[in-house]
Amino acid sequence: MGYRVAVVGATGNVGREVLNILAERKFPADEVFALASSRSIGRELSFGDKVLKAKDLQHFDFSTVDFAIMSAGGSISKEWGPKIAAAGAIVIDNSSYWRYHSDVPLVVPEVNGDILDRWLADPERTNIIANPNCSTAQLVVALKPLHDAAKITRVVVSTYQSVSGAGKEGVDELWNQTKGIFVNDSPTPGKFPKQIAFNVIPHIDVFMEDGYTKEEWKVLAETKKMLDPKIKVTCTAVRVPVFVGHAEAVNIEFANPISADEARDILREAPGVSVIDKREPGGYATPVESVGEYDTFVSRIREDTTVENGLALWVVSDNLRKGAALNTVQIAETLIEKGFESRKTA
Ligand code: 11C
Repeated sequence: MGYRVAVVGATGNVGREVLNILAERKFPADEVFALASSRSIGRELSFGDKVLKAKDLQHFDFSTVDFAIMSAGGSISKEWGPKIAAAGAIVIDNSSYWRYHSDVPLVVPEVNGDILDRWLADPERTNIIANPNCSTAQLVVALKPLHDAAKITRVVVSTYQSVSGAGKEGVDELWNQTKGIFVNDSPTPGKFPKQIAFNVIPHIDVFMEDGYTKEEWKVLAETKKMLDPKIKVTCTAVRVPVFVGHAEAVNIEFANPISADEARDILREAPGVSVIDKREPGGYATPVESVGEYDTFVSRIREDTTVENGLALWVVSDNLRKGAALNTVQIAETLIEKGFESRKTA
């Protein structure tokens, strides 16, 4: 007997990708419901070779589903997460709203999927699981096997984040500004505070009191929550004129020695990682090649001799997939592997 899955925010960039991934991976679903706000009711959405019509979130009966995968923004997750969870469905939430709550697990299956055994067995569980920010998800997939091997003490990461991280408006803004520049139109900033076409912007999300941005803070807080609270992390998050795919330049310090060759061998065996690391022109991954892929690509693996035990890496992933939609579906798959049964059979 299969599962019943509701995709909340199904008309957005990430919601549509969740539908694609459920179909591609042949998720064992008997039924998938596409839910959206009242203004999108009836909108047609592809689900494999089928078409789903968006239904109204407000009037949906969540007591009939096993999983609700939410990608409709923080305020919808805040309001609807507890209601859906109380109706007995497991909420897998893509927004940042629940991530930092101590009773909500923040999960990347390759990194800390093992915590879901205890969570499933806990009769007091909140029924809400959080999905990390896209820039953190790909980072921790690359860091975890290296941390296991040589104990990471400090990470310095600079991100190069695509405009799809800012939703459809971000994608449209890059497209329109790029076209406009060829006909001498002055670019009008909208979603982004400065011109994004042919430019880079060292600012994602709001500024915090200490001068870091919220995006940078998320990378710190989420890496500590999922990987190890003792690791020191600092980040500079930058928006770049790329449609899909986030890249990161990462410098890592370890407690124990680890060579570039050892790291390459470890990463080659690591789940969710593809190593593309030829020391020649083009022998590395770029965001364009990551689009539509499941894996996080690690390239440019080399020793950082400015510290005692240091490595430098280049990490690239499809931010709409591993950074969002794919990871939510993998969380549901992990729960099923760990014995979570459909309510129809449980
Ligand atoms: C961006 N990383 O690229 C953001 C998007 O906390 O889930 C995802 C925000 C989040 O703008």
